[in-house]
This record gives sequence, C-alpha cells and structure tokens, in this order.
Amino acid sequence: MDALLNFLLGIWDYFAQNILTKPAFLIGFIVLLGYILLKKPLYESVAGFLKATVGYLILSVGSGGLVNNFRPILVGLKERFNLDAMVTDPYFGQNAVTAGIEETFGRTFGDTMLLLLIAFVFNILLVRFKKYTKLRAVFTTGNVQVQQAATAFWLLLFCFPELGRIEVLLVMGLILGCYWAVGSNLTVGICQDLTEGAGFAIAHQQMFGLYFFARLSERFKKNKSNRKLEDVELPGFLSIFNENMVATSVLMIFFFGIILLTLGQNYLIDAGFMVEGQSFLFYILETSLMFAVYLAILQLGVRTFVSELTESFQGISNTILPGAVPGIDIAATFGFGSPNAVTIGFLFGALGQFITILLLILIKSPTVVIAGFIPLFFDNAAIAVFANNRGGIKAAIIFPFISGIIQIAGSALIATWVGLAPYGGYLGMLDWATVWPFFTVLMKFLGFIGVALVVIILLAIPQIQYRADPKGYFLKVDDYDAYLEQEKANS
Ligand code: ASC
Repeated sequence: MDALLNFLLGIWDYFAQNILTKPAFLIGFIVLLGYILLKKPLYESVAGFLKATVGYLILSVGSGGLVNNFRPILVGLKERFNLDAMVTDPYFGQNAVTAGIEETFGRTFGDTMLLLLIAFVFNILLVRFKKYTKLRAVFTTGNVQVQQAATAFWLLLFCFPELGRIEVLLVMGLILGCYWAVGSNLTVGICQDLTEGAGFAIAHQQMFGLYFFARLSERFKKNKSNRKLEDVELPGFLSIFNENMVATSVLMIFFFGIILLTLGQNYLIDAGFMVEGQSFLFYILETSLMFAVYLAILQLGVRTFVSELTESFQGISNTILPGAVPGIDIAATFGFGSPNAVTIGFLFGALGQFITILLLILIKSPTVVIAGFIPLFFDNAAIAVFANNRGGIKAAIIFPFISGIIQIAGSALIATWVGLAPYGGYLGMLDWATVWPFFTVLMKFLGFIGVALVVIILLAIPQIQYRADPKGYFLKVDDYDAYLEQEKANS
C-alpha cells in the first residue's frame, strides 16, 4: 500500500516539477491534448505541441531578458544610495518569505506542489461545473502560483499563527484556488475584446486590477477626440515615433539614460555592469536598445504560440471542459493592441511609482521601497494595453500612473503591517497591493468568518458578471463572432 502511494506521489511530483510549474510545457501538452481531441493526425498534434512550447519559450526569453537586464539596474539604486529598502518583485518577495518564515512563525512551507495539485483540480472542477459557478478559465501559469503561494502562506500565518499543516493547506487551497479561478475568469471578456476572440484569459498577478482599470477606461470612450494610440499619425519629424521600435528605443534611451547617469560610471564599473575603459555613452545606448530587442522577441513568442493555442483548445472546450479558456501569462497581451501602449504604460507606471517612493522617503516611512522591474513593467504595460483598447490614449496614460502609486503605497503598507518588509522584498504586483491586503484585513479581524467572507465575495463575482449579461456571457467564449453580431443587433 505504502509503495503504491509513494509511486503515485512520485508521479505527481514529477508532473508538478516538470510540467505544472513550467507553463511552456503545460501549454504545449494542452495543445497536444487539444489536437488529439480534435482527432488530428498524431504528427500534426506533435507539431502543434512543439510550436506552442517553442513559442512560449521564446516569450520567456523575451520577458526573462527584460527582467534580467533591467532589474539589476533598478535594484542598483538601492545599493548606490545605501537605502535600507524593500524591493517590490515576485522573486524578492518569495525569497523574503523563505528568509523570514522560520524566524517569524517557526514554520516552513514544503507543500507547495501539493497545493498546486489541489488548486489545479479545484480550478478544473469549478470550470467543469460552470453552469453553477459561472467560471470559464483555467490557470496555467504555475510559476507565478508558486510565488503567490509563498506570500499567501505568510499572510495566512499572520492571521492564524496556530493553524496546523493540513488546515493551512485546506484554507490556502480554498482561497488561492478561488482567487485563481475568479481572477482569471474576470479577464475573459476584456481579453476576448482585445484579441478579437483569440480564446485566452490572463492568469497572473494583476487580474483584478486589469479588470477594474479596463472597465474604468470605458468612460473615456464617449469622448470622440480621445483616440487610440494606433490611430494617431504623428506629423513631421515626430513621424519616426509611429514606428514602435523607434518609439520604444528613444523613450528607453531617455528613461534608462537618466537612471544609468544617476548610478554613475564608477558605481557601474564597481558593481560589474561595465568594464573599465568601456564607453559610457555606448553602454547606455546598448542597454537601452536591448529593451526594444527583448520586447520584439516577446512579441514573436506570442505570435508563435497563441494561434496554436486558439485552434487546439477547441478540442478541449468542445469536449472535456465545455466553454473553457486557458489563463496564460500577462506578457501574451503585449502581442495585441498597440505596441506603443506597452511603452507608455511602463513609463507612466514608473512615474507613479517614483513619485510615491519619493513621498515615502519624505514622510520618513518606516518602509522605503525600491521599484522592482516586474511589477513596474508587466502590470502597468498591460493596464495600458487594455486601457488604450477600451478608452484610448488618455486612459492608457492615467491608469498606469494611478496603478504605479497604488503598487508602491499598497505594498509598503501591507509588507510593513505583516512584518515582511525587513526581509527585503514583497511580491508587489497590483492585486497583491490591493485585493490581498483587503483579504488580510478581513481574516485578521474576523478570523474564520473572514475566511468565509473572502470565499463568498470571490465566488459571488462571476455570478454578478453573469447576471449583467446572461445572453453574452458564455457566448463571448463559445463563439466570439456570434457574440459581436448579437451586440450589434442589441445596440
Ligand atoms: C511575474 C513573474 C515573472 C514575470 C513573467 C512575465 O510575475 O514571476 O517571471 O511576471 O511571468 O512574463
């Protein structure tokens, strides 16, 4: 009996380590399964698997390149000015939890893979019973689930320090599972609009934020003079900005130019960014231009796997999970809408974050924050993509700016309150600076009633969404063209 159990656990562990936490392979296998269910020949199904996996890996090279190149530069500000600051970054957040959990709560969390299993199965069940739950999206980005599990574990222990191992797993499975399913489901409609029915949703760390700002952006639509970024044709010498790669390059030369000059050549040489004798001017140029390079790679990756995923997922949504869509990485949105929105969102998000950081320093906040690259870029660029798509340029400028302020203020507050700040990092993505602090307040002050409230609130959201548009809610996923027809007929 024990041997059998161990064998099964072994298989599970292998699956979790190699597939569930590696979205490129999970998406690859989903495509393979989809094509097999569509009764495609095996060679075509395998070809689809390869193309989807390679595409997703290309996307990861793009987003990883951005992170690895630009995170150290921003974090450098902390060293350069000897700031005792916490970095908002999902990886720093995870490290902070690992570093502090033993000392603070006398605990360690070794059940992440088990938690992912519970969540994955729970998510699939919630979608399978969508008739009752109204949930349509399956979370496939296990890499971010691992980061979120770490932070959620800390927040939970902060509210319930006495909770036993099994209880922790149960409560986390329930709350995180609902957050993943409900959050991803929230983005289904806005993603369908953005991608004109590509059939995916977002499974990441700012899903509530995306939905919130996307809906607010619609208020800008009524004003005719407020155009979308892609509809603007700049005249004269400004016309060079019509080309996305040029626009990104110029803006990044300014942005990173200022930061690199602030860091100074001496620091950059000491810290190993530059070598002795290298031209500072060309170092700045090359570093800044790499931004456009990785962005282009990222977009190539999106183009490569999304079409495979769209087609193959029909096999799954026609059979085992009717009307479902996969929730995927936020970077997939950067292949749609206006590419300039990505750059605009990043820059205005940065403005909002930097102003807030200065304020923290001025008011002598107990926690000072250093802007991590991941929340700065991936959250705010995506908010701009959706805001531009639904409300035009003004929305694409204002909302990332507001988001930047909230990211820093929210992260500083929650990380100070729960005692994570001294360990140097906090997850920092938009939902973790807003929605999760709210959950934490409920649970800290209401105990298990708070837990129940969190779950009830989460599960009520898809019901409200459904009731707002019972005719279009499922149709928007099942047949986007028919949905558009219906909308036209209604208006
Ligand atoms: C995250 C995280 C990453 C990036 C990536 C964006 O939250 O942990 O590595 O965003 O998923 O493509």
